[in-house]
Amino acid sequence: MKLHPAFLLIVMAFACASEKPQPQPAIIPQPLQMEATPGFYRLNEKTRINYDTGLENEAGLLVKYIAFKTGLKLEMIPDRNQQNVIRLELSDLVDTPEGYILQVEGHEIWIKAQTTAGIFYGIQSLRQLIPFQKGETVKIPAVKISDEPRFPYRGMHLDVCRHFFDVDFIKKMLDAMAAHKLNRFHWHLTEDQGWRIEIKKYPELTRIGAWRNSTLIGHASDRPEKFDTIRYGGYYTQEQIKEIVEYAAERHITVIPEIEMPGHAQAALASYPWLGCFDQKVEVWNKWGVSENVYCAGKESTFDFLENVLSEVADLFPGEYIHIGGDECPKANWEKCPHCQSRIKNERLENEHELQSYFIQRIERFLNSKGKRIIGWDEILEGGLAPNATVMSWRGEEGGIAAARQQHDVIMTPNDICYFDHYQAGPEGEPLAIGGMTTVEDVYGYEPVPEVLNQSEQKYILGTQANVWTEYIPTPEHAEYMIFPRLCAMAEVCWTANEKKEYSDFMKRLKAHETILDLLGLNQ
Ligand code: TNX
Repeated sequence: MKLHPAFLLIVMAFACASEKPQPQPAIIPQPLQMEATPGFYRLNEKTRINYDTGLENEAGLLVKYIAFKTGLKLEMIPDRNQQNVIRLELSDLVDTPEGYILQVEGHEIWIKAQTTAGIFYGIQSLRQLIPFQKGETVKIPAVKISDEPRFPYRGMHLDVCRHFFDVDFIKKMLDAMAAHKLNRFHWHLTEDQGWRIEIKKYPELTRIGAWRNSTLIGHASDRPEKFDTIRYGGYYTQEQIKEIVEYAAERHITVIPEIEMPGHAQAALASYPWLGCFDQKVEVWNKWGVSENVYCAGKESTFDFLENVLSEVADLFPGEYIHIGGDECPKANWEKCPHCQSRIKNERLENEHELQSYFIQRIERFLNSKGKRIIGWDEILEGGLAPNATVMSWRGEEGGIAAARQQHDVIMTPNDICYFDHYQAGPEGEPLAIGGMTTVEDVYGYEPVPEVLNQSEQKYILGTQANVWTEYIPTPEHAEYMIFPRLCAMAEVCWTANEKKEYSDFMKRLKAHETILDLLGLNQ
């Protein structure tokens, strides 16, 4: 029998298709194990989301994600005996707290995890597999994924003080973080240039401290200095804070508030001059840099104030951590202040560095008594580390290394890599930035665990985060431009196992991923 050549071609094409390895779906961050298999799941209006008790929130979000991408409005059903479903199942089969297994098969899709967080991350991967396509049937390529994060702490920081960002923007960033499996939002809420959180006991903090009368124009190094005359500011009410904390929790993100002390406090001093060493009258600062107007470390009233503030903060944020800053605190006033000097004498401290350490340790004791732990920038190592403090290493990795050797938890955020206020290209053709140059490739190549640490020290490195300082980032669009796609690279540093990381492969996936960023409305 003679076969028609066209028929032969078809047979050959089929044979090739079944032998040829399936193209790997582009997921960011890259999962631990992924195997593309032949075939598709056909999503249609009859597909149901079937979920275990306790997964209503995750199922609800999945319904929204699918509706957004495909226009299909799927029903959620708790009953297990259903066909044509996406099943969300809590299962001991997965033995890591944030891990998950996701399987897309011809007749169903299922996600299994030990925790609601694991299910959520499975959903985020699935979400990236679903094409952006309106229609009655949407094909999802079959795949088996088994995944878990490398680090438990995967973060992004945002400074809302130098420039203020409203609730909608914060929610947008939380959504973008969740899509990249990041789980810690470090919210920098107080600064020299603005106090941004309502504190009921101290209304002047937001009546006065949240507003400045002018702002530096251009770069801080430009001479002569120039200023605008625009009143600028804003703050979050406690109701808004609760709304954000809840929104974040639904997306498995813990919010870590930062209340800066003893430095970066000029807005607080502008509100209540008795917080400073000499009761000096100051304005909310209109420059960038490090102000000398810091909290007085001698007067008891400073500690009463901070304890009252932190009590309200502790009640608003259910997470275990409160960040207390601790960075860049000039000691010039303390050297001249009679209160600070008698504190040094009475507490038998060596010098102003030990006074700073006294300050932080005292605040730590207070917060520990409230069931909270502190994080501080690496300056908190100077003069002696508070006993239970976690160190955020920013002036390189040295602080983090020293802290890990003292058996303290560490979050690595060395400024040459993790600071997204640096240029990402150019600088020609780029908007004004603080300086430096940190490309996507630099971020991608970051290894947060220093080789100089031995294995038992290495386990103190909890993870890393991007820091978004906003002196030179006045608008949401500009912030997004600085954050993306560098945050995608950071997500892969945080999540993906080292052996699965490859820059050229990441860049290929990033091309496809750009559509997702566009869909999220992010300016890259
Ligand atoms: C240093 S990082 C600071 C911030 C600035 C930032 C600018 C840190 C603990 N302090 O106050 O905004 O550099 O890159």
